[in-house]
Amino acid sequence: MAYSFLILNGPNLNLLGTRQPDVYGSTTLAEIEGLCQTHGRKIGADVAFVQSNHEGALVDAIHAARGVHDGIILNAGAYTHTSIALMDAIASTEVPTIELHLSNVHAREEFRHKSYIANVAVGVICGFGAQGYTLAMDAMMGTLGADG
Ligand code: CA2
Repeated sequence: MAYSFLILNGPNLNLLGTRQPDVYGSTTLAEIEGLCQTHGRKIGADVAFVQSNHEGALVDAIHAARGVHDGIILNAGAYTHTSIALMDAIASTEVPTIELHLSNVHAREEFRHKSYIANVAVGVICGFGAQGYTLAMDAMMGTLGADG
């Protein structure tokens, strides 16, 4: 039976591929979803791919993941650095969550070094661009004990 992953994307990530390609690459979010769906078929994971610019909608999506998805891969965008609400939602939902970023946040401005999500995440992947999404899917399979 396939695993089920929620890949959740936060504010402004709908703009990927259209601006700041030097920082975030030229791959659009729709193309990243395509990569994830293809990779999911390869490794045995169904993928629900969601983006919202609204903190409360992200909280709702995390709550709704309980009992539905086996793992959450979360690029919370700038909410990573500010949102106790997202941290609490992850802690309460008890679904293993991997924090993900396209850019290497530790090589950027100081305010991006702080993550509330990391306190409750299984692990963090950052700096690998769009490839980070499929790396996170493989890492989630390992976390779930399903990587052979
Ligand atoms: O590197 C990442 O994936 C980030 O989560 C992206 C966030 C940023 O606030 C985090 O510190 C790191 C920003 C997403 C903005 O995405 C844009 C994409 C294209 C053009 C403008 C913004």
